[in-house]
Amino acid sequence: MTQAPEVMHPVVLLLSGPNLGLLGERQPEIYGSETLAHHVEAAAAEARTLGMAIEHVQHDHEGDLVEEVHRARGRAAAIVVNPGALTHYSWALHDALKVFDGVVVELHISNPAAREPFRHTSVVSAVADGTIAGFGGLGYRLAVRAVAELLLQRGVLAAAGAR
Ligand code: CA2
Repeated sequence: MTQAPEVMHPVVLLLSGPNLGLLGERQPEIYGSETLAHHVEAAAAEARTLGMAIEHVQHDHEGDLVEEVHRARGRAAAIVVNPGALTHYSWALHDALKVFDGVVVELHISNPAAREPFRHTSVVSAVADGTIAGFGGLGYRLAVRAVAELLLQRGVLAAAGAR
C-alpha cells in the first residue's frame, strides 16, 4: 500500500526558547558544554532512524515562539519544546500549545525540580503529553524517542518494518 509522505516522515518541530542559543558558552556545570547545534543534530539523527524529520527553531522572544506553534498546526505531527525560562510563566505559550493538535513533549536539559523554587512550576507541563528533564543532552534523543512511541500509538508513524 502506498503511504502519503507525511505519514512516512512526520515532521517534529523542535522549539528552543530564550537564551538556549548560548549553550556551550556559559554554565557548563548546569547545561553541559555542547552547543544547541550539537543537540539539534543529535535529535535529527535520532529522528531519521525512526522515520521522522526534525525542524528546529530558536527564539529569544515569547511571541515568536507562539507564532511558531501556530504555524506548526496541521503541518507538524509533534512539538518538542524546551521553553527555557518561559517554562515557568508563559501562559501565552501554554495557550498556543493547548490548541496544537499533535504530540507535545516538554524538554529540559537540567532538572528544574532540583533547582531554585521558581523553576519548580511549569505552566507548559499541563499541555504536554510528558516531560523529559535532567538527562543533559541525552534528553534531546529521549524526547525524539518518546515522540516516536506516541506517534506509533496514534497511527501517525509507521512501524520500522512497514516503512
Ligand atoms: O534545563 C533546561 O533546559 C531549562 O529549560 C533551561 C532554561 C532554564 O530557565 C529552565 O529553568 C530550565 C535556561 C536556558 C538558558 O540557557 C543558558 C545556557 C548557557 C548560558 C546561559 C543560559
